[in-house]
Amino acid sequence: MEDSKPCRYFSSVCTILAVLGLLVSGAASEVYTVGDSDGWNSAVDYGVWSQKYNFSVGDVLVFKYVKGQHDVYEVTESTFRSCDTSTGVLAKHTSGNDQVTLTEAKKYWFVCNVAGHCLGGMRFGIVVKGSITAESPAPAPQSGALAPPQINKNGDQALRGLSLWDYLILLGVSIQLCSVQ
Ligand SMILES: [Cu+2]
Repeated sequence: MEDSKPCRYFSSVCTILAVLGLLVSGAASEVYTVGDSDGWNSAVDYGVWSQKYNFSVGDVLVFKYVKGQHDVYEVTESTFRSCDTSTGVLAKHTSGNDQVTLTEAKKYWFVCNVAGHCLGGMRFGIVVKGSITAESPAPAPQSGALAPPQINKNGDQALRGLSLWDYLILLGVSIQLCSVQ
């Protein structure tokens, strides 16, 4: 009748799972196919594409193209601007299904190194933000102006995880289940 021990155990497990879910989903990485369904080719405006998403450390870019028709060079900003890949190449990808993990909070620049493609528009830059847990300190505000709090930028990211309400509901459900037993 009074089987309260397994019940309490069950409750604790639910609580732990809820907390873990909160932590894991908050830090979940996203996979973005560059150009979405169009992939990596000469017909897409990657300047527009790169503005569509907020990229975070741990996210992955996937470049899909016919091997040999294009390639992917990660380059410096000046090489991105000049399209001159004789210098400033940080990494080369040529498989046709290139997965690039964004490991640092910085600006990333990508170009296609097939002749004419970079100047033709196969290039973009993205800003990759630190994850919530590994947030770098915000730079000190210049001048005396009231700078908006930096946290707002990452506010939508926190929502990826369970909200406090989800957490409370889970807790409530676990308690309910126990009392039903
Ligand atoms: Cu190309």
